[in-house]
Amino acid sequence: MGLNDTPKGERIHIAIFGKRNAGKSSLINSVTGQELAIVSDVLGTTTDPVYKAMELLPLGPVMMIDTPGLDDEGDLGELRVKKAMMVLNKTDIAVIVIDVKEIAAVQEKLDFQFERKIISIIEAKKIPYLVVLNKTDTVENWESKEQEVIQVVKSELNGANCMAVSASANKNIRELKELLGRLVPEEEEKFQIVGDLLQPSDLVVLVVPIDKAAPKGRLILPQQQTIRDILESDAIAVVTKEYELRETLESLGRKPKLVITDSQVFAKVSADTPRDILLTSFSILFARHKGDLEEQVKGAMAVERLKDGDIVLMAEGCTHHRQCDDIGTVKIPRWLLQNTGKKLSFETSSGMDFPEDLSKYAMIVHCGGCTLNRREMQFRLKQAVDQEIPIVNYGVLIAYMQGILKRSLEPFPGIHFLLEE
Ligand SMILES: Nc1nc2c(ncn2[C@@H]2O[C@H](COP(=O)(O)OP(=O)(O)OP(=O)(O)O)[C@@H](O)[C@H]2O)c(=O)[nH]1
Ligand code: SF4
Ligand SMILES: [Mg+2]
Repeated sequence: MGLNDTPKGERIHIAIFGKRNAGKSSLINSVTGQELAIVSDVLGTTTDPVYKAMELLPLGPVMMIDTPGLDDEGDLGELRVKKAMMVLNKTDIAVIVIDVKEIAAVQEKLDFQFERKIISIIEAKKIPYLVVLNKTDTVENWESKEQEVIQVVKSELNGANCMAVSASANKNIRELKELLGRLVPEEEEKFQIVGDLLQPSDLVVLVVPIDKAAPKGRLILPQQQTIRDILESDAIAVVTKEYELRETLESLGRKPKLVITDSQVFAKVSADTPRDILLTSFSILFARHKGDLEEQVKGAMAVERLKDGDIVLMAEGCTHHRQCDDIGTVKIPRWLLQNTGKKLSFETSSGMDFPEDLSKYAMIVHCGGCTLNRREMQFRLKQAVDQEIPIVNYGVLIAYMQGILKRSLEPFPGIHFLLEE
């Protein structure tokens, strides 16, 4: 991934749903202007969700997701439908595609059971969505029928936002993109990484270890994103390694507003940062940015309740651990065993394999989820909270086990109180 790329977790995820052959893959190709997805008139051509990162004007960087048909049948078909439904957990905007031929031909017995079902889930999840009638080129005199058909669909589907296009003839595709731009949830804008804690010209010191786990020639994404957020707030970012931190602080000439450190060197950085300077970590900032910091602080405290025989789930957002090395597989399990003195066992999940049923776990320790978007992370948190299983991320747990969580929550008074004696 290049420095200029928007991280996957920060892109707006637009997912396309609909029955087989509705033209979902064709619509993705038409919107992106590229032949990305395989299109054919065989029912069930797309068998797995397909992700494509792209710039979509006027929206900016997005992730387009093609999905298998919602009316697929048989054991395999059901599995594919399930995979399509799972995509909803990370969808920021949903598009439901309907083949307009079906409507124009049989106006008296419209069957929208699949569309209704997914729309009810989409509405429950409060995901903005749009119904797209596709293949208008196949209907004779479409223009004269367009308004009437759209009204029929709207009334059948509870007043849904609806428009008509032709993916093959590229008709109304620009209008579709504009409408998608207007559906971007405002909420996405609100969650800054650190900018909301800063005033213009505040100094922020970032502590970034350059050890063998650090990627060659660049900074990792959370570090890049934090620097970007600081600069956007008109504050000043100073980046240093843990060994130069003391010298850096002494040479600044004024007190920084905040020191942000990598969790792995938390203890040293805490010792080297004077007590009157606020200190936190990238993981804690991202726990707040992506989800629910409060829930994760409660999750960390569950360490005290672990007992012999408990199983801890180590959950990773991706399978290649680009920036996590062996933290989740080796280091945290070892620290947890040492810290609690209990006989614990560990299971691992990675990528999209986050288990639905979490009941056998005493605790879930999740990675920072740099490849997961906010919705997916929130979904996982909610799943854990609903099943009453404590959940915490790597960095929050490390800070807790090292006795510095309380200090690192001082920048967030609303959450700090949780750790008050
Ligand atoms: N005439 C016309 N044909 C279209 C249009 N969009 C798609 N098609 C055709 O409809 C068929 C199905 O298109 P796909 O894009 O593969 O449909 P899909 O929804 O992805 O189908 P599955 O992957 O099987 O679920 C193909 O033969 C396309 O060429 C359109 O706007 N007009
Ligand atoms: S394991 Fe998690 S934090 Fe690590 S690289 Fe993968 S998604 Fe990012
Ligand atoms: Mg397809």
